Amino acid sequence: MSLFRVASWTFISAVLFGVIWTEAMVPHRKFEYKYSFKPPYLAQKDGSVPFWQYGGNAIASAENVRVAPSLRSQKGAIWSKSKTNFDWWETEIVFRVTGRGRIGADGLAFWFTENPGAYDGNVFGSSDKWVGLGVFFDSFDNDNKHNNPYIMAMVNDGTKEFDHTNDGSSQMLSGCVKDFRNKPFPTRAKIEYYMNTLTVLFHNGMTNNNDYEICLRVENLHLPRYGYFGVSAATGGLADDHDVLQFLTTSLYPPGQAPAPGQATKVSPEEETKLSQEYADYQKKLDQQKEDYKKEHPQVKDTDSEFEDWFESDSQRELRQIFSGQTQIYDQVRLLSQKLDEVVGRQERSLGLLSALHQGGGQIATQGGAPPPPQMGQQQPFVDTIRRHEVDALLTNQNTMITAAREIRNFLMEVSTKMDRVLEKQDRGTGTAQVMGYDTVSIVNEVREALNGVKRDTETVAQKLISQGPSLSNCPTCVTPLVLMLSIAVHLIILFIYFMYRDSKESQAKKFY
Ligand SMILES: [Ca+2]
Ligand SMILES: [Ca+2]
Repeated sequence: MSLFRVASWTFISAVLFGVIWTEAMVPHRKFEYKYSFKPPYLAQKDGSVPFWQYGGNAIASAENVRVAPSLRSQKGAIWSKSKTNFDWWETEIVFRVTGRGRIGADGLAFWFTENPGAYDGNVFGSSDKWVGLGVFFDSFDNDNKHNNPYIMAMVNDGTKEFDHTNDGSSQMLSGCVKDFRNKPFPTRAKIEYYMNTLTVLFHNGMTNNNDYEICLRVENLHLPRYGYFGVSAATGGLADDHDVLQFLTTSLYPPGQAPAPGQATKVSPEEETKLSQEYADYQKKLDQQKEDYKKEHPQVKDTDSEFEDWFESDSQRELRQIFSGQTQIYDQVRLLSQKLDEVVGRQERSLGLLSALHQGGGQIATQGGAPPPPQMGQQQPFVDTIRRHEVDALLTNQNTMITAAREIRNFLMEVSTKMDRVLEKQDRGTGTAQVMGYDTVSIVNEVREALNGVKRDTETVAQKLISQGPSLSNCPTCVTPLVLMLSIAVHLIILFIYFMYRDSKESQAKKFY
C-alpha cells in the first residue's frame, strides 16, 4: 500500500513538474505599440504614422503603407523613431506584393539594425553595409537560378556589400523559396529573435487561416542588443506594389525576467510632460480639424463622418463575402482531394488483391473456396464465378465431351473400314448382279445404321450440352465446335461415298443394257 502511495506521489509530482517546467519555458510577451502600426487610422490625417518615420517613394494611408508603388525604379522605407529597449522580440508583418506582371521586382525587406537605414538605398530600398539583420523578400531572380520569389535572412556587421548579382546567396544565413506575390489574402511573416535563435515563419496568403510554415531557423545568432525596426522596398525595370498592412512587435521575456508592471510603464517626468503635451496638441488639432470640416461641409451630418468607418460599402461587403466563399471552397477542395487520394489508394489495393486472386483463382478454389476478403466490395460477384463446385462441373462436362468425341471417332473409324471394304469389292467388279445387289442393299443398310448412330450420338451430346446451362457457353475450353465439325465431316464423307457408290452402280447398270 505504501509503495503504491509513493509511486502515485512520484507520478503526480512528475506531472506537476512537467507542467511547471513547460510553463516556465513559455516566454512572457508584451505588445510594443511604439514599434508597431496597423489599421484603422494607420496614418493620421496629415499622413504621419505615429512612432514611425517614412520617406523615399513610400506613402502611408489609413489602411496601409505603400513602401514602394508599382512604378519603375521606386524606393521607399519606413523606420521606427526610437531604439528598442528589450532583448528579445517577435515581429509579425502582414504585407502584400502585387503586380500585373508574371514576375515582379525587386522586393521587400524587413530590418532590425543598430541605426535606421536610408529611404532610397541600394538594398531593397534601404542602406547597404548595415549593422544587424535583414530579412529579404526577393521577387526578382537576378542570378537566374529559377528560385525566386525567395525569402532569406542576412546578418551584416557593417562591412559587407549585398551581392545583388547572386541574390545574396553566398552571404545569407538561410532561406526558402516561397511565392508571396499576388495572393488572395495578405501574406504574413513572423520573425522571432529569442535567446539568440532567429526563426522566420511564413503564411502564403492562400487562406485566411493561421497556418504558418517554417521558412528558416538559425541558432547562436548575435544581433545588436537594441536597434531600430524598418521595412523598405524597391522596384526596378519591373514593378510591384509593396504594401505593408500591419507591423506588430511583441517583446519577449524569458520566464522570471518579465518586466514588473510599474517598471514597464515607467516614464521619466520630462517624457511624461512631453507626452501629455503631445496628446493635448493632438486633441486640439483633431478638434480644429473637426471644426474646419463642419465649416466646409455644413450639409453633412456629424454622425455620418463619425460612423462611416464603422460600416462597409456594398462592394466591400461583396468582396469580403467572395473571399470568405473562396476560402471555404479552397478548404473543401483540399478535403475532397484528400478523400480522392484515399479512394484511389483503396481502389488500387483492391485491384491488386483482385488480380492476385484472379491469377491464383484455381489454387484458392481447391483450398476450399474461401470467401473473398470483405474489402473486395463491389467486385465480389466476379470472384464468385470461380467457386469450387463450378470448376468441378466444368471438368465433368469436359470429360463427358471428350468421351463423346472418342465414341464418334470410333464410329467414324468403323464406317471408314466398312467403306474401304465396299470399295474393294467394287474395284474387283466380278460378282453377279444378284450378289452385287444383295451386297449393295446390306451396305446401304449398314451405312444408314451408322448414320443413325452418328445422329443419335450428336443428339445426346447436344442434349448434354444444353443441360449444362449457360455458364459453360462462355467456357473457352468447350469441345462443342469440335463435335460439330466432326459430325459435319462424317456426314460429308458418307454422302460422298454414297454418291460415288450410286454413280458406279448406275454405270454398271448401263453396261448391262
Ligand atoms: Ca533579387
Ligand atoms: Ca535567384
